[in-house]
Amino acid sequence: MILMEDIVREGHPSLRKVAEEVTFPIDANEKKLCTDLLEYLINSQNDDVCERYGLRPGIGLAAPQVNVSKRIFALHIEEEGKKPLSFVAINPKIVSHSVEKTYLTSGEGCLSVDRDVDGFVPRYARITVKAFNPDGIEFKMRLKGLPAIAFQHELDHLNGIMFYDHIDASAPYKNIPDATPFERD
Ligand code: SB7
Ligand code: NI
Repeated sequence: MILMEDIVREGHPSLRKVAEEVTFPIDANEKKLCTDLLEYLINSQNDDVCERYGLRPGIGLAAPQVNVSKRIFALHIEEEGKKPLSFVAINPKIVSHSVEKTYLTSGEGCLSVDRDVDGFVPRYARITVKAFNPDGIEFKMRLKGLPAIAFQHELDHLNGIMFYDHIDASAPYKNIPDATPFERD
């Protein structure tokens, strides 16, 4: 299983690389990576498992964060009153997006960043995405709210971009034009 010690932190070169496209069929190592990424997220959202293994909760995890420079990430998001969203995305793409933006009012964090970074991170409010699952089947979906924000955070990891790259350093809480704030409960 993936533990915090397996997650690379700020300053590690993997976090700044453009990750490689994956070719299908994926091999056994890649298959295991997919399972492990999603398993980490599920474990990290269980208080007992979290405490037992010293995990930091996360809703997404990208392969470069475990030092594998490939275009793979997992999302596992359970929001009250919404149906859970849980998938592995390989070679993911945003095919279209809204003009409207959004940002988490509480800001973003990252399992690869051991400090709080204040500020609004502008994201598209709605995105239509395409990706392949571990079986090589392409899927397409529309995302908004927290899933849309998290997908963009993870896709950034595959391109060597950190969430704070998007924060205006001189005015971290500056108004973001065309944005509707998103409040996380
Ligand atoms: C806040 C947190 C995340 C995404 C969007 C907003 C995920 C944090 C965990 N990760 O570091 C995943 O890359
Ligand atoms: Ni992150």
